[in-house]
Amino acid sequence: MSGTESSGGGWLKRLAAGLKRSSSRLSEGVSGILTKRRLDAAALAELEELLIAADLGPATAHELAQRIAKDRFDKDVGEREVREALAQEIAAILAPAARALAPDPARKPHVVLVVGVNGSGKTTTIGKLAKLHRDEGRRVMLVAGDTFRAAAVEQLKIWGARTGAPVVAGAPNADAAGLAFSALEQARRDGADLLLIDTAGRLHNKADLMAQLQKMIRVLAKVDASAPHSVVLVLDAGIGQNALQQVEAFKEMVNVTGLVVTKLDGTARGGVLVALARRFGLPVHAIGVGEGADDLRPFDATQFARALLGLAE
Ligand SMILES: Nc1nc2c(ncn2[C@@H]2O[C@H](COP(=O)(O)OP(=O)(O)O)[C@@H](O)[C@H]2O)c(=O)[nH]1
Ligand SMILES: [Mg+2]
Repeated sequence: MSGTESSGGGWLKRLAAGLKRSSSRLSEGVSGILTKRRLDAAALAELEELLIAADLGPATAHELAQRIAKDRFDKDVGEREVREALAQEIAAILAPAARALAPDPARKPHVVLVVGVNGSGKTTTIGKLAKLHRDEGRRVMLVAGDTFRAAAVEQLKIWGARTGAPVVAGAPNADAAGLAFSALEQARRDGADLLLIDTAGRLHNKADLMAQLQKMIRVLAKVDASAPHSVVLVLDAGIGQNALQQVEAFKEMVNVTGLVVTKLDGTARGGVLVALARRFGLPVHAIGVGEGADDLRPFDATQFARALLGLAE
């Protein structure tokens, strides 16, 4: 499925609006640097600083500034030209990461374990993914694996009702691994295409969380040796460069196969996606730009890069 097919004009507007804080910072920054000035060494240094401040990471910022300088150094260049060039370079960095979560039709179901710290947007992302895949005609089942927070179970049930996806939930404080096990058995019986499993974002400590996630994975493999087929880490864009450490921390616990970046609408730190794509080479399956069911879409490199530079209209 192409990016344009999956994203009508409505989504482009949402994306542009969602990235407004990030794009304003970058556009205004670029204008400020280039107004009545050549692209000299000082301007380039400022451009690099601007990109660092926008959370693209120092290595990417340096590389981008160098690329922009090529053929343009000491020349009069317009701010629009520089934004266009930046968008192109950024799209090229992001392109390999733009891979949607594509359920394997041979799996009945394709099992997705959704992990991430509390508040990163796991439960909401599961709800939005349920909507996306239900709209594509898949049978989706949800598992309320964050059994420590009663509110999380309720929240998932609301998403289930909204999207027409059955929700498997246990008693409060039920064993999450046992729940995942019986949910996978049920999903198989029911012929579900996609099983989305919510998890706790925090237990007493990191070792407990790791033990819990690893137990869920072991137990799922007892039902289907190849499960889970995806382990998706949900990151809140608002934490900026700390997202890189969160990926490292979760990679130590589980085999993260892809990322979803949420809350791009609430932050000026959307550039962190570029740093993430470059550092880890993990797929970025989708991005979230709001709390509604339609505020998550597969990640499209060019769309995102242009929106980030305020060029999405
Ligand atoms: N603005 C905005 N809010 C979001 C987004 N994704 C999640 N949220 C909100 O962030 C809060 C935490 O999300 P939740 O899914 O409960 O996180 P969890 O603890 O990881 O399950 C909730 O209030 C969500 O509505 C997003 O893309 N944009
Ligand atoms: Mg939750």
